[in-house]
Amino acid sequence: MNEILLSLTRCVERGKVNMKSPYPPDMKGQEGADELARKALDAGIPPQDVLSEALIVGMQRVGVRFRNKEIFVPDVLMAAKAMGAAMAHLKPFFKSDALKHKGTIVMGTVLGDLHDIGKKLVSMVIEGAGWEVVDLGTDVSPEKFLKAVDEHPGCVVGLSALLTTTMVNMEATVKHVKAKHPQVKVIVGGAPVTAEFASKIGADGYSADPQGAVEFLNSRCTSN
Ligand code: B1M
Repeated sequence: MNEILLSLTRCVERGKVNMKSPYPPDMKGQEGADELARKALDAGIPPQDVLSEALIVGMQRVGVRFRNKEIFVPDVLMAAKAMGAAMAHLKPFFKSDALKHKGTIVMGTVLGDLHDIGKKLVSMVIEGAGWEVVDLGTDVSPEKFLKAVDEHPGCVVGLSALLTTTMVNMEATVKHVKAKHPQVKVIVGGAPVTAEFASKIGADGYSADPQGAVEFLNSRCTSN
């Protein structure tokens, strides 16, 4: 495995944002996720590899250590910050140069849920595939989703949830939007979400990853 990617994985896992960051103390003065992501891209490593072989691997490790109570919320926040610093370098590579948008997707993390890294990643890749993304952020109520659908006729809706406790709000959002706009297609995703759950709550699509979301949009939500 490439040395730069290994170090980048470690920076996400340890929450080392950039060289200036004093956290964690044992990595003071070392390069962080910010510098290493830039270095990886400058070395010609494909952005997709930087994402899947370093950033996502680092964050998965954070998840395991958090579950095992080896680290705590502030550590996870620093990891999220490090991941964000690295993602900023990847964003331009996922931008589409397609002149015409294929359509619009209103994206958000459902009510009660503050996790946004996965949603941002999915949004970035969808944008890169030629779709306009209206990102409503996190903790988005069913009413706010509906308002955005009213404002963007013909849009698709993308919902993300990371907590088992907020999956009910995913269902409430699908129902709220479909009650007024039954034709609007809704795709759902996020770690606890499954295809079975998606179909149970009346969503039109489910994806475990960004690429699946793009495939759903391109195959089910365009007229050409
Ligand atoms: Co939270 N957290 N967290 N957390 N956190 C999890 C989700 C957890 C599994 C950790 C654990 O216990 N191992 C656990 C949930 C347990 C459960 O519900 N069963 C948990 C918990 C408990 C909590 C708190 C309750 C902790 C507390 O306060 N005691 C709290 C809840 C706050 C709230 O939301 N109300 C909380 C808080 C936080 C932080 C704020 C510290 C931080 C979030 C920072 C941020 O997002 N800006 C955080 C983080 C970072 C995590 C973990 C470690 C990582 C999540 C992540 O970003 N993964 C997570 C453990 C884990 O998942 N390993 C955990 C990387 C990201 C790329 O993956 O989001 O799954 P993911 O997205 C993927 C796919 O799911 C998919 O594509 C993405 C890219 O591959 N996808 C879609 C996502 N959305 C999609 C939409 C689509 C299609 C695909 O179509 C529309």
